[in-house]
Amino acid sequence: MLAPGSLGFLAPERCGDARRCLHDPELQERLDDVGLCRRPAAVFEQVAELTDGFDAIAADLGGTSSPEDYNSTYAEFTIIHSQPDFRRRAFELICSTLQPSIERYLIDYRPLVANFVNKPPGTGVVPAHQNFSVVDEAVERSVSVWVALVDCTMANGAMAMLDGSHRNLRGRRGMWAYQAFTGIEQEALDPLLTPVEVPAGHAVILDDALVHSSPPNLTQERRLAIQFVMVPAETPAYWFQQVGEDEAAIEVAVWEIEPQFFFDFWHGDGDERFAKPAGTMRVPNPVLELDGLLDLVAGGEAADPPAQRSDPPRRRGVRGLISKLLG
Ligand SMILES: O=C(O)CCC(=O)C(=O)O
Repeated sequence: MLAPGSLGFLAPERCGDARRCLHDPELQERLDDVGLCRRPAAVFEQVAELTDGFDAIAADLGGTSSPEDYNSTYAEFTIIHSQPDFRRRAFELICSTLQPSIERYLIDYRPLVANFVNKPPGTGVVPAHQNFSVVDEAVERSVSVWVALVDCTMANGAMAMLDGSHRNLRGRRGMWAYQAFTGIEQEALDPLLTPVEVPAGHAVILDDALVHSSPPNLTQERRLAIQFVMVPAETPAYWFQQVGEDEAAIEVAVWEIEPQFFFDFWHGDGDERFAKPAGTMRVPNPVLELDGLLDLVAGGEAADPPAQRSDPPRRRGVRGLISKLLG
């Protein structure tokens, strides 16, 4: 098996159980196991308020991102909107509208990033990635509460997940982290992913270390959703800023940050008025191949004979992946 530590991930034996996140034990078990949970009853009634609010901000500020501001092959994330005012207003709108309902599910989590993810028709690829790490993933977990503002299907670009991948791929991830997956053809990965179609107003909660992607929106209507990144209320949130690189590793400056850090954030550098230096580190930056990724995710279990698959609950995510591989 590849050694996760030498590849920049935290060695699994260094990771304890992450602090509990969800009030509901079944949802917690699912999050621990697969990396994502959903509850049919978690319907947010604020869809119109959020959609109208998004349109109102866009109308006030001259539209959503203009094509010269972002590559429209990809989804449009308001967290990197060309106008900091858009980011700030989106954050305030999402926090005031969603946070009270989300508190019913999460145990003492606070918002760090609030992001509208817009896919106009014909655009919106999100290649395989893990979200930025913003906590010490050895002992904690940040989550993205992802809320569909329209019915999200694979046709309009719903997400798909590599089940269980959050468990052995924990670490420090900044702007460079997407590179780990650039050596893997999306077409080779797609059959191994679990599609997550989500009706309007429903939410899923994912561990930010989970590998996921989403295809373009092939319909005639925009696909609008929210990614709301939440962190444990009692501990600092971090940003891992790339400040250099050599053949062996990325040089990283670590910052302890507040949400406003991201309102004036450009290509990996945030607003230092809302950050305190918290050390430096070097993080290896491998480009994985598909076999290597699956080996890491399975933690060397892929060779288990099928007869041994009566699974303790924490292993189901990996087993699900293995059965897809075998099937
Ligand atoms: O909305 C999407 O399609 C992708 C968003 C995403 O990657 C995320 O919320 O982590």
